Amino acid sequence: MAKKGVSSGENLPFGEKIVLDNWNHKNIGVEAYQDMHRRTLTPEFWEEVANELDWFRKWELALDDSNPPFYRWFVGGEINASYLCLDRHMKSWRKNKVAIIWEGEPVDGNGNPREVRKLTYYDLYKQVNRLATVLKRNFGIRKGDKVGIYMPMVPELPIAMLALARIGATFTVVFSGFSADSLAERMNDAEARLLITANGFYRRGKIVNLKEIADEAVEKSPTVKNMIVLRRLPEMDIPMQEGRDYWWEDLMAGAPENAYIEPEPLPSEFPLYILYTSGTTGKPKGIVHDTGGYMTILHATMKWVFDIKDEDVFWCAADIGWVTGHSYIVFGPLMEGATEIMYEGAPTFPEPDRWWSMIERYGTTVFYTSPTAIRTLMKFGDQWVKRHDLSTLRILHSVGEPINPEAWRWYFETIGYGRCPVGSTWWMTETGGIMISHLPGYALIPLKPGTNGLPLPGINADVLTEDGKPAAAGDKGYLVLKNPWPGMPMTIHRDPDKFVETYFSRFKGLYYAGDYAIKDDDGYIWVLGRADEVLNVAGHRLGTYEIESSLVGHKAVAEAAVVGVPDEIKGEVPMAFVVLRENVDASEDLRKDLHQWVRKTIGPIADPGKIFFVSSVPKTRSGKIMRRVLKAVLTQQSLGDITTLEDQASVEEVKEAYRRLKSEIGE
Ligand code: 6R9
Repeated sequence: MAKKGVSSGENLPFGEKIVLDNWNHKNIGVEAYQDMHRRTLTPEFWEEVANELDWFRKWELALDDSNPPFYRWFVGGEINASYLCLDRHMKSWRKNKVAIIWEGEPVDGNGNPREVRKLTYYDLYKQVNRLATVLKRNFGIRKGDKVGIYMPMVPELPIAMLALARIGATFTVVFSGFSADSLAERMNDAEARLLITANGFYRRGKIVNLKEIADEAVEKSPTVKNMIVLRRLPEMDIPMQEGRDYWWEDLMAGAPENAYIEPEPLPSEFPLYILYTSGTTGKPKGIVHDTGGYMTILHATMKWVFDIKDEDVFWCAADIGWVTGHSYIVFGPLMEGATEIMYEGAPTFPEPDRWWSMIERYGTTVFYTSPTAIRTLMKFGDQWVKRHDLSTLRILHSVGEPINPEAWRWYFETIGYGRCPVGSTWWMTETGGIMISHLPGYALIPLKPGTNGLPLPGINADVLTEDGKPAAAGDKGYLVLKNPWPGMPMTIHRDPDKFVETYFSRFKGLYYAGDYAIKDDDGYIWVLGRADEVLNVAGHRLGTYEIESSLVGHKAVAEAAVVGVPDEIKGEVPMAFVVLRENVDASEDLRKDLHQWVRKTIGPIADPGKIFFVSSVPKTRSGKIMRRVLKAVLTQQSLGDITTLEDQASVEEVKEAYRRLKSEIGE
């Protein structure tokens, strides 16, 4: 059974080393790697990587660091992400290579998929050009415009992203599990002119009516003038607002088969997309990524981490709504000309072996998923795995949260038959691409169950103490990136001050990740979890404050405090303490209503595991909620040593709050 989420760093297998003897050519010791690594921490090193991309115009300056922390990579260079993913392949034999093998969720009576689509690079190229034509001609979308995308996992989602990148419109993709309010908030912040969506999709055997949610959001998003709606479900009728909403299929029928739109030569630092992510405040932050630097980190990591080859069948089983999908479903693999798998639905539908059957069906070679998914599937037992031949797999990685050693071992032994490199790639929405990892395509270092591995070439990661000194090996500290890197965030959309404050002020001039980590004797980094008030629920980032704001927005609620507690499957789940307004009585109906409310205002992923009604929440004298006390109560831990309390509450007060709360919620 999975142990509860790694958080303290105790009992981690720092000393355990697994050397794979089937990987001889690249199997090197840690020291040899460190030696090579030391020589890569320069902009010149990154220039060599960027040189492997096709530029319309070469850069004049590799790194403009004249206005830190607003770094600019490959200044003067001109590039286009859609060109890199498509046009480049039109000139080679890859033109008719399968780019995407897509499966819809529904199955027939024998458990076989009802819908499989295989799209070649040429198919994608034609669709992207037609859609770009529609965007330009029918909607007047131009370079610099902002467009929202709210779509399920269908090939038209990457097609939309590539069409927008082609004309230099900056897109913002919103995860299809987010609510109307969350969608509207993002559309408003991004000032999107247009929203591309679908009528619905399948998830866990049910139909989700996406257009209904999009309609509600657009009512509250005055900048959005039009919607393009993909008819993902041919049978499903939905109201279309005349003059505002258009069917994708009708528009595409109006564009010629051989439509061609010149890929816009964009400055390297042109914003490719904005992706919203949770922080410590109620409002999600719009992380802005450039084009040239971002494509460079993806090219590097596709080679080093995934060792991508033409023969590979690559599968990143994430959702494109998150950064993992942006980087390793859309831009990374397509730029490399890979064949990849894309799946619409849930990993356990109709049975817990859906993924294993897909790995067998398509001969998947490189697989990338989250610890939550691994733990969920592990729980169903090995019999589901044993039904399938997974011998084509050669590299496995995970992402999104720490992987506990037990889940790592299961992934390594049961899925990888004990012969595939298995890594846990550390990175963030902000970093654009993988930063700390095993890198079997570059050099294979010994594996250790649960570690993230070593910083990639060109990446200067370290673990610091509270006062900014390098932490001793084995000591918990804060993860930082000490040098700028291609793919780094440009800013927070419309909030540059917040950008500086959030990432570059905790340790002056260094990028602060907000994660706790330990560096072991070999220099391997083990990220333990967030050091700030950000939760990681099933690999998704959620701010405690975001959920609190949602709850306080309900008419019955006076105050709310949310903390994360360790969970066997999801890593962490939010728990909410709610103080009701005067004259409101606590009831089961109200509790249900509050759960519904959070689902509606943020999305199902934010729904608290439990909501406790309390008469007050413990606070410091300066009015800050003492989440530590709440957490101690829920995890049944004593308050322990609270002498280092940095807030102004007295020790006695904290203890009293702890006792009172414990008796009140009776846990
Ligand atoms: C790519 C992605 C970022 C946060 C990050 C950290 C956690 C991601 C991890 C990991 C331990 C790993 N995280 N990968 N923790 N080991 N391999 O997940 O981006 O959604 O922005 O989350 O996720 O806490 O700070 P994002």
